[in-house]
Amino acid sequence: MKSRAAIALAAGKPLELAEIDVQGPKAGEVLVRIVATSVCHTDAYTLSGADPEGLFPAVLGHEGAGIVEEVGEGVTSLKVGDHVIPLYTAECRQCKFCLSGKTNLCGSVRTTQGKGVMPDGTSRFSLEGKPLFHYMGTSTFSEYTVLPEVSLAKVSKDAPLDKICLLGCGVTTGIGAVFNTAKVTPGSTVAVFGLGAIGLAVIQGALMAKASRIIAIDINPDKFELARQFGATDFVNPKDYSDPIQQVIVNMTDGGVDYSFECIGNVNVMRSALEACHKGWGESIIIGVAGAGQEISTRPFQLVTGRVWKGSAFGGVKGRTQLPDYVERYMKGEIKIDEFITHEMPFNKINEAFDLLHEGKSIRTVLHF
Ligand code: NAD
Ligand code: DAO
Ligand code: ZN
Repeated sequence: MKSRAAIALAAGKPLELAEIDVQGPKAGEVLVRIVATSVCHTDAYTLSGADPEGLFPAVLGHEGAGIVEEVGEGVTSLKVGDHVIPLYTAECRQCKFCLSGKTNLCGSVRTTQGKGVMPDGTSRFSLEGKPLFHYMGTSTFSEYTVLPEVSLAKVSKDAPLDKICLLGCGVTTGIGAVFNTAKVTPGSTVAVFGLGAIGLAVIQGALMAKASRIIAIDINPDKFELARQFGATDFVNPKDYSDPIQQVIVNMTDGGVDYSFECIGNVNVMRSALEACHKGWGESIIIGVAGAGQEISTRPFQLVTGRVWKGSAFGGVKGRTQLPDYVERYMKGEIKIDEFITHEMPFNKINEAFDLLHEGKSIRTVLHF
């Protein structure tokens, strides 16, 4: 079938709008009509060329929501008409990762997903007869996309798809990192570095976890008002200080915070976030994705003296099992999503959504097909 899509033809170039060909689902696969998708910094990162896994030409996009149009042979957990959120972190419930009880990472489709193809090693997308790569197993920048069954969370039909698409990445990642990765306890102090959707979702999670103090840090002061609305109590612009930012936070908090979160993808800030933690118990969670080949460093004494460095992918959330409940909690008013949506546009304005993100003017732009 034909599908409206935005194609990443080459690194650093704007996306190209085109009508692509989408093949129907093979065994174990599902064809989904994406109703709404948003743009996350990770899409911009891959488009920039900084992503070591970035492949071109590709159909990017990983934060979307849609409706099942067709199921391939052997698909049992989904049927036509079901509402779904694509998962870049699959959940097969059978591999050693899924069975470990220790991680939300899943090994089932990891190898082929990283190569930009479906589990049988081929693509379902083409333009003028030439194959296009899939992206993160989701490719939500196409109105019709094909995913493995294990990469789809079935959710309530009552929930608005143009809001819950944000649960496909940003909102879930931030809240999940607070509860699953850091396990923030009531009364804790928390520092959040970077106030995009991820950082704001961490702030929302920290408030839900009853943190006593939530320090919001960004070099763009325009982000502070929204951070306040999500529950931040203190606001720090590193540009206002001559001291290293970790020293500023340590001075503000009688020796450092209980938890810090890096939500930018900057390896220098990752170090600052660790060193802003309290000796003996402070934990720093890396959420941001750094450029290809970059490395983190600190003095080992930081860890010897009890600080802990961790990372979090999709907030440690098992998508098929846990996302339906995130949707229910949104519907009950327990999780905020609408407040992240600063802009809405028709899909064909997708390059404007990237510009707004780069300029620091948007949190999330929802694109409607
Ligand atoms: P974003 O671009 O909307 O937000 C980043 C924020 O960081 C901006 O407000 C920017 O002003 C701020 N910033 C930049 N440099 C800074 C500095 N030196 N000090 C303080 N603030 C600074 O991005 P986003 O969509 O919120 O994504 C954030 C990061 O999280 C990206 O690296 C993205 O790839 C990553 N990510 C990770 C996961 C995961 O599962 N681990 C999931 C989604 C996104
Ligand atoms: O299983 O080896 C693996 C990788 C799984 C993908 C996890 C990606 C998390 C970070 C990227 C953020 C994307 C929005
Ligand atoms: Zn698995």
